[in-house]
Parts: sequence; structure tokens; C-alpha cells
Amino acid sequence: MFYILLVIAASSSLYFIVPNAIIAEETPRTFLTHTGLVIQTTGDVIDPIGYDGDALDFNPDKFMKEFDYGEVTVLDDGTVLREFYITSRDDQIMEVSPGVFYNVWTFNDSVPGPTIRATEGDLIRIHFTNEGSKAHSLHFHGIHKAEMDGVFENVGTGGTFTYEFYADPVGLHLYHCHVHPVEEHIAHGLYGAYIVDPKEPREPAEEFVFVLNGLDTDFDGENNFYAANTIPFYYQHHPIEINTNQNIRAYVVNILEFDAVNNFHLHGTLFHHYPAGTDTVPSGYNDMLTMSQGDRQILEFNYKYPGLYMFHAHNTEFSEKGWVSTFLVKENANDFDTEIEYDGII
Ligand SMILES: [Cu+2]
Repeated sequence: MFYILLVIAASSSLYFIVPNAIIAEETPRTFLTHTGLVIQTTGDVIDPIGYDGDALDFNPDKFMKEFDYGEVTVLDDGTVLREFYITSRDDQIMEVSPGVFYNVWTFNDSVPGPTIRATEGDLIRIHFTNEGSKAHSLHFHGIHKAEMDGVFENVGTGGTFTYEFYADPVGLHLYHCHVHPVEEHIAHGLYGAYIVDPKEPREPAEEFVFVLNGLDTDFDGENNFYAANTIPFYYQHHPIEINTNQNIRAYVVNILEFDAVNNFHLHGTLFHHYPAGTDTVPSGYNDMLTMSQGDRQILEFNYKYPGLYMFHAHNTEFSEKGWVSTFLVKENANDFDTEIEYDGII
């Protein structure tokens, strides 16, 4: 009996501390999809024929090499301050596959949102504005104060919030909206990668970001498409060109909703990998990684032989529904002599 009273007392005090978290649930509405499915969603179903905005343009080639370092100023005590401006929206349409239009929810008009990048110890200040019709927030993984966690402080329509925290720890992290139902806010696209570089920089390499995601275009709680960087099959039709013996570093974040795990398989070579990128010594040498939602890994590899090589989900359903990509490895015309050395790990 004492324990029952304790639980009641604890949960009622929680209400006063985090009222937003309790009232954030919305009542789902029922829709009939074009495939005949009857679905329920708290999101808006936007008919592309009646949509009067511009369809979003998203370029996976540009996204995978684009890092947002923010606006930099140096404070009196020598701390580097990086300021970022992030706006959320939930009213846009993207043609995610030929003829398939999807209502994406965006950070800075993009799914994924911008890749935030800083160096260990930098002060990060994010000016967040919610231009969406629903409440949204920014929840960053990493070490920070509770009030900067973006979980209880939902930002309503037209609202703003300034998040401030130090870039800590070194690694590959992520951020996403944390407003309930979180599943829906993530499935629609409110997430991105967050990189904290060590003060002693990693070895030089060609760097790519791959955010593994999916698209539930008929709202039945299962993905119809899978991808690295949103557009199914994109890097199969647009191979990523690299050279033999060129050092490649891939920042791989799994944010896939609805499926328990995702994976990454590389053909023709093996990679050294760093879970969450938090250590400078690799954890293993493999051609296969399995990740649950929120897991991320830094991969380092190079190719010995030229040719066209796949990388894809080894879960064949995911690869056959879009999560399949390619590297086109060209014979190295230059003499790259920058092989990364690994202490004690081949
Ligand atoms: Cu949201």
C-alpha cells in the first residue's frame, strides 16, 4: 500500500514539474489513403495536388558532404562560441521517389536537418524557431544540463528557444525532435547528425555523412522505403566517386523508425569502426554493422582495387526497398600516402 501511495505521489508531482510532457499527446484522426488503407495519424495529411507550396528540393550528394560549423566568435576567456539557427516546419512536401510525394517535417527545410559540427569544448548556442503547426523541440544527445535536453520544454507554434551547451563528449551523436508522439515526429524527418571533433584532429580523410532512415508513405506504421540520406536508391543511381588508397571516413547515424534494427554492409573492403565515435582507437575491423535506433558509428576504410562496389543494408528487405548505395572507386592517379595507422589493430 505504501508503494502504491508513493507511485501516486511521485506521478502527481511529475505533473507539476513537466506539465507539457503530460498534455502533449494529441488525438489521432482517421484518414483514407490513396491505396485504400484506413489510417490514424496526429499529423496533417497533405494532398500534393492541393498543395500550394514549392516541393522541397533535396540533394543527397550535397547533404553528405555539408557540415554546419555555425557562426564563430571567440569569447574573452578564449572559448569558441558557435551559434546555429534552426527552424522547424511541418507543412512541406518532398518528392521522395518519382511520383511519390510525402509530407516531410523539416529542420532548416531539410530531411535530415543540417549536420551540426563543433570541436570538443566549444560552446554551442542554437537559436531554435518553430514555424510548424505543432509543438517541436531539439533534443541533442551528449552531455548537457537537464533544461537543455529539449524534452520537457516543448516549443509551440511561433515559439523560440535557445539551447546552450558545451560540445561534449568527442564523437558522432545526433539530435531530433522529442515532442510526443516522438515516433511520428521522427518518422516525418525531424532529426540530424551532430559531430564533436577532438581537439587533436582526426587523420585527414574524405568525409561523408550517412543518416539511415525510412519513409512510411502510407501511414500504416511500417516503412515503404528505406534509404541512406532519405532518397531511396539515390547513391545506386549516383555512385559516390572515390579513389583507390584514399582514406574515407563515414559518419553513419541510424534514426530508422518502426524497425528495431538497421545495418550497414560494405563490399570489397573492410572498415575500422568507432561506436559513437567516442574513442580514438577502433573497436573492430569488419564489413558489417548492426545498429538500433539512435546508434551511430564512425567508419574508416580505403579501397585496394578500383571498380563499382555496393554498400547497403544486409537486411535484404531494406536494401530492396531503397537502402542500397554504391562507391565508384577509380584508380588513384595521385600518390596518396596517408594511410591511417592503428595501434595494435589490423
Ligand atoms: Cu516535433
